[in-house]
Amino acid sequence: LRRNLLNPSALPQFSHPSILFTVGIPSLSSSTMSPSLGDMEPAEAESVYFNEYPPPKALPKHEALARAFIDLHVEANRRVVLVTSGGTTVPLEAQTVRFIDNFSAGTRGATSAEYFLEQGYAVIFLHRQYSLLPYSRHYSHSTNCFLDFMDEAPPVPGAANQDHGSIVVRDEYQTEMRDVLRKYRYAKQNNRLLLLPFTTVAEYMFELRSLAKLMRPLGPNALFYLAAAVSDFFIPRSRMAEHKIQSSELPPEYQGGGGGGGGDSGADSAVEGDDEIYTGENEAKPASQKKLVINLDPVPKFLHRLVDGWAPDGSMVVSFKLETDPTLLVYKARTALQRYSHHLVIGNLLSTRKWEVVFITPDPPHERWIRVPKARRSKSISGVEDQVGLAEIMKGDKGAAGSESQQAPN
Ligand code: 9Z3
Repeated sequence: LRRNLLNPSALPQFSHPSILFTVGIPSLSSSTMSPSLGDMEPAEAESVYFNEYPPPKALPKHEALARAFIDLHVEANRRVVLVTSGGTTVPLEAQTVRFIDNFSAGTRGATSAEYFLEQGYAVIFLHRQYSLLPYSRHYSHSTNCFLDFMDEAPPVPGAANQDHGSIVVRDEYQTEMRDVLRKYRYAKQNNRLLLLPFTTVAEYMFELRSLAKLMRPLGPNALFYLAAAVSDFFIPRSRMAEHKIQSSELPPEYQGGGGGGGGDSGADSAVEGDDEIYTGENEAKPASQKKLVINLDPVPKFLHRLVDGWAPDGSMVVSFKLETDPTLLVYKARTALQRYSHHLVIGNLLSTRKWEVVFITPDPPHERWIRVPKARRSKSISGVEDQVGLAEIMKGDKGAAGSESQQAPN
């Protein structure tokens, strides 16, 4: 055991491992580490976290784009919203083959961005790469492939090439697509929409921090609308395996390359031989039945730093809270609002997120449910589901969703 802790490459290598997360439970190796980020003050956790990673390669380019975008809208005295959208990943290896993902297709973020644009906002759309985007979301991804909206028109009589006609949008989609196209063109031509992608939780953190600071000249014209599904746990860079974690035993001459898990220090490996924690359970088992144990640290509470440090004075911060257990949702959303003292937490359950959300506010009524009536839950012509979006915030007490109540869902 001791030998394994000091030399991660000597850890048993397993075939077909089941991945077991020991979230929040200090293992033998983590107890030898520096204190967890979760135990630090937010400002200290921030500096430790950001010092551990090199900034994402794209950050300087994104900052330059954002600076120019923000300057333009400061000049025009226009409101700017930073919409975050999609899920962040947590890589298990520095040269990443495997990663843990957070659920989010990007529907909430992309839909809300469209509503913000319609309301005259300029939108910085910080999104998970390849997740849904404003406007194109109507015609992308597998459920509504853009090719299904196209047809080939008959050749024009007398045209030189009689082998084929032009590609056109099918009749039944013309009206809706024209409408989407016009809005998309308007946003593009008037510089109202800036698309910035991220993949990992570290990239997300760096981008969020930089963008919030760059938005300072906007003051109260800045809004933060945090719909991205952000990982709560991660593997610190210092404990991350450099190479692909191996699943079968390597001959001795190939061991020692760091592929079995563990960063520079070795003793602080995030990936451990199962027998360190499950001694006894594994001892009699063949290698093929052993497990891979991954030890994750809490991600620092970035919302604290956003509200208290990064964001401009007078700006508004809206966060989302995602739960699966209905009995926890309101409690967790209220706790988040109290903890971070921002303006609004929008709570939603994974299973009903498209039809109902709860607004938790510091002022009365404190809790307000907004629901899309059953009749409106049908799909639109392009197959994109309607959902509770920004319209509800914009339209105030009446609620554009058409139905609301103060009670929790049954
Ligand atoms: C949300 O709750 C979003 O509404 C969804 C949207 C991810 C459910 P889709 O993209 O789904 O439409 O498929 N986002 C969760 C935001 C989040 O992770 N919040 C953190 C938390 O819950 C705090 S900011 O702890």
